[in-house]
Amino acid sequence: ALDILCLGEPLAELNETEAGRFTLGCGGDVSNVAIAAARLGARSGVLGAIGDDAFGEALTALWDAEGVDRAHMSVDRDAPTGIYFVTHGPDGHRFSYRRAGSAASLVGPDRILAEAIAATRILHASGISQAISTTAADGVFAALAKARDAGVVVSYDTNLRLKLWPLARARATIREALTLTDVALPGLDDAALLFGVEDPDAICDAVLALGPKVVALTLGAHGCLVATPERRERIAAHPVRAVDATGAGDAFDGAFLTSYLEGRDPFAAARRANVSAALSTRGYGAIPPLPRRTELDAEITRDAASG
Ligand code: KDG
Repeated sequence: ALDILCLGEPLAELNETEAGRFTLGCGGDVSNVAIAAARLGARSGVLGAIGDDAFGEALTALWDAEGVDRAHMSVDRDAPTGIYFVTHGPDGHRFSYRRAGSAASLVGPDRILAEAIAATRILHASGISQAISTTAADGVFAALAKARDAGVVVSYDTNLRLKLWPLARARATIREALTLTDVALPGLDDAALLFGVEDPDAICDAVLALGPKVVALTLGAHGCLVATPERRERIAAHPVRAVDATGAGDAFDGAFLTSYLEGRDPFAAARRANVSAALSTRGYGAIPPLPRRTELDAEITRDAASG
């Protein structure tokens, strides 16, 4: 059995780490979450599809090296692994996608097995998992329903990517998904667009009203606001010199979910997640800078010692 099963699209990453030079790596938000969690000691797995190509092989090698379960990752002969490019400018990073018709976009409800969903403690999916095609959107809804039936905790990151779908459809789909979610992991910019309010407390109210029991709203350089129906707490960001924020939200999610499963309350889980997210911005790419447990613990200890 797994702790966290992550449903969505793994991607090859081409990151412009030097002007005109692209470094091949791996990304895809939910795969990033699975790896972030595995590095912190959780038993995580990925559910979805990749192509029978060099990019799929790179992802497979990475999951194996990181100890991420891929029993539910299919390898398609007829559709490719999706790709994204990361470029960097004065306003931060920018993503460009080559993923239409990818293997993951063809994973619909018929490929979501109840046994796979029932054999994990948390099912994690995202707005990106649903944005890539209507088939995939339906596949996620089927998985969330099966998780509900099996008493599996549902975690959902809004991860709004307007290059992938129009806001009106994103709004309707993500709000519906949140009605099936236990742990909601929205980002401030996403949530402002999805709910039409900018105040973090008002956003938490809007998310809680849809049904989640926990909301961890990430506020970028301002840390996060964690809310349950009973209590809320603002947690300051962990100071860091950021190089590339690609995957910082995923580092947050992986650490939050791992800590939560270890029995911490959502506020304590978010404090660890904040530090994990900060550390994940210290190098290029979604994966290389993701902290391992010893590194995260050392940083938290250092932080506590420096007051
Ligand atoms: O959170 C980082 C992801 O956004 C990145 O790895 C690429 O999955 C990706 C996407 O669809 O943007």
